[in-house]
Amino acid sequence: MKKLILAVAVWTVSANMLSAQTAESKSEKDTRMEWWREARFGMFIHWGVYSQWAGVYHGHEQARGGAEWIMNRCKIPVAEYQERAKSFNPVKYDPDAWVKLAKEAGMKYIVITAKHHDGFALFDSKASKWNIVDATAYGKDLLKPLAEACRKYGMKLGFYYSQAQDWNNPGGAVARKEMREGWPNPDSTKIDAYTKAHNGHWDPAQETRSFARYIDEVAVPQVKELLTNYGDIAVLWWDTPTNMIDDAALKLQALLKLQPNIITNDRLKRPNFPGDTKTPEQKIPTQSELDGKDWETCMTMNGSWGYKSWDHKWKSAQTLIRNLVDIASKGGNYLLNVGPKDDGTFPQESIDRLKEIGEWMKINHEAIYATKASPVAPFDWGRCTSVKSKNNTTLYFSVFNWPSDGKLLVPGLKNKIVSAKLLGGGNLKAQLVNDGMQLNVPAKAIDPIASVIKVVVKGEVPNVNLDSNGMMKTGALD
Ligand code: FHN
Repeated sequence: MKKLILAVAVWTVSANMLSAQTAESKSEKDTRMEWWREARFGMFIHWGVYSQWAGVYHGHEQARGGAEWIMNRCKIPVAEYQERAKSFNPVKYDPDAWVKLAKEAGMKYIVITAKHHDGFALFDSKASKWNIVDATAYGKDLLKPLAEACRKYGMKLGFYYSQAQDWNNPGGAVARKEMREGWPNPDSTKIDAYTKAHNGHWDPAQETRSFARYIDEVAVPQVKELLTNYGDIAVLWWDTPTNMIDDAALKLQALLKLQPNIITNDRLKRPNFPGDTKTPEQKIPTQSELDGKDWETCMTMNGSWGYKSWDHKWKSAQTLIRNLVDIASKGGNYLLNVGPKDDGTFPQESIDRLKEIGEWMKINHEAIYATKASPVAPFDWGRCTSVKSKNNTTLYFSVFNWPSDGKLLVPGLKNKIVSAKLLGGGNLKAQLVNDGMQLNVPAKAIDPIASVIKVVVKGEVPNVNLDSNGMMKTGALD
């Protein structure tokens, strides 16, 4: 009898999931994914009351992890964390300026942390008082004006929602971390024993309700609010499916009907809720890892998602631009992060890099937007993206290492050459040679970061990179 009930339950779950997923045909999915696949470049925003702490707890620099994890890493009591939030007042918050910075950098969509693991809602929520309106001096919804600014500037908007982990709304899940990853707390041993015995929780106030009730009374109503009160939402970015169960995942997935065109990632619940996109984190898949699925690398500009005042390990604009090119050459998207400060401004280091990327994109954006992965074998002097048209194929070669001898070889390319030119520069001589196509280039690169050569060739270019039956390892679970 027990086996029968179990069989029926499993059958019901998979049937519901199946119906939800199979209803959509491949061409319908292609239509729904089209803007996202053409966009290639988006802004991730990790913002919340954790930006007040900025990676420091009572003078101690948080020992490990992103600053958005300070409450967990430093085992900050719920009462203390919420007391400090009362003074959160980002008076310099200017969503128009944020959206314009993203747009000028060439980004096509923004994904902001509507609620991160600390459970703090950046929006006016009736499901919990732990939100920007009821729990802070600022007292106004932060997402409403951002949604308006995105509509104004034609920017797609997405919400990140920590569906399982919630360290302030009772019943939320917690990924257990040891005290040593926070600060040298004299009570470390006692605290580690407590978190071990309490499923990672460090404060009794976190456990006055079951996870199932947290899902029904906080997560489900809040996701409903996010998908109802802010107009078109293009992306829902789930994260860290800690202790997630099918029942909870089904209830959350069912809400997606409120936004039929929404795109979701693969972090609702693993492995049986794959969503639309894979999410490698802080890394770019190798060619051999690609498995034909849509994917998006999310990455920080320094070492933290949330604002960390003492983390100055900023990646250079060159690294960020070459990452974008590398990712596009493998058919993926780049979700590049900004961690705003608690006054509502972006760190100057982030602004500088966004502007420099924007300068490059002004000249070279056609090598990124609406392109496909490289059909030619990898080569060591740069990357390639492609656009098929009726009779020809356009190949964009982004040169990272400019040749001292003025010659670049594209191995194995045999198609008849129609034209070759430098973006932002003049025409180039190109000819087919024994083992491929040779490009003759001027002595100096137009852009030392990446100079793009646009080559149009006759017909289709055979894709030599297709047989990779890779297993793309996706997103950290932390
Ligand atoms: O724990 C989070 C982390 O804080 C951050 O939000 C990243 C972004 O992808 N995701 C989780 C770690 O995988």
